[in-house]
Amino acid sequence: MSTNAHWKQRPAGANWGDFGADDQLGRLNWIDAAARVRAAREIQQGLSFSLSLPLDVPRQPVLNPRRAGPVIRPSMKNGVPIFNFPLGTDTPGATDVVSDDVVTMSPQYSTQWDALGHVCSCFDAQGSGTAAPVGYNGFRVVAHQHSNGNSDTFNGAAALSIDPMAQHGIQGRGVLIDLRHHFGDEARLIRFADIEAVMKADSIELHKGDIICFHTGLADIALNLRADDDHEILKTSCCALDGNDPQLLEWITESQVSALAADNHAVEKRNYALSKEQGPLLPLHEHCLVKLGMPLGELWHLSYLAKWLRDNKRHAFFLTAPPIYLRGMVGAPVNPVATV
Ligand code: UVW
Repeated sequence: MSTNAHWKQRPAGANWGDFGADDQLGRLNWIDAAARVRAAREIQQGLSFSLSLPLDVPRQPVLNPRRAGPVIRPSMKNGVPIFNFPLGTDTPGATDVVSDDVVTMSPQYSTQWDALGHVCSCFDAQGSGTAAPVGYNGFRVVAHQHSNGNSDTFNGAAALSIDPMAQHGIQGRGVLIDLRHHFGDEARLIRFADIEAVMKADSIELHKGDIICFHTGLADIALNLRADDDHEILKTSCCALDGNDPQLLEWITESQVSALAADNHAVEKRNYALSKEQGPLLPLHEHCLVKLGMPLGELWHLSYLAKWLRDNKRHAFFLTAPPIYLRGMVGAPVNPVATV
């Protein structure tokens, strides 16, 4: 253990310290200049696919009642909405007419990245009963406060926030694993053996630093729901990874990929019963975000890309997926773009 480490005991299976005692980028470190150059070779036709749902996709409150969808309003000036607002009002003779928005929303409502600080774990509690939540590399996700006159204001997480991811930019080789094609739209827990079978059937090769995108079809279903449809279908459809499968977790560790994304709401299945007396409710989140420093992309829209790749007998592409950069956020909207 390095003397500067933020931890005393590294949890089993964690890579803490491997990228440096103060590292907050995790396995995204593997997406370096050489990896980007290799990834750019996947651009062969120059076609681009946006992998984002609209930020106001109809999906709540079924999937995550904690998260509010966006509300968009015009900004206000002296009680006047700045929407089709003639600048000539303030500056006689000006012919410009402007509109400005104000948006409030949960940044993780729609297509998003989980930053590493999105989930921490009480590893101590699993043995000793002492709850000491820690995140990747032993960092504690404490609030970042700025002095604001006499009071302090909350400015998000001081460690493991979206900041390093936004500064990195996240451009690399994306690889699509098409679970929907092989397993359809029925709910199914995906174990390592399933992924191995799909990769063999589709001749998929992974490289160090890749970002895997699991296509399940759920985002496509969410996008096509109408207000009066039964949104419960989102809870009972499509594939999701089985975070309780030790072989799956081991494969993720060994694969040397940098991040996982999916077009479902948590990459893994949500709402498991606890598999033992104490432990994570979201074991894949703990494994990826906390132990390995691998961000998770959720609710990406992969169906158009999946069809194109299958029609063209390909599975890899150049991926550009920088999160929105608001310092301190523990998750952020992203408009990922695949170029083939
Ligand atoms: C949690 O609810 C922990 O988040 P998500 O599935 O969006 O990562």
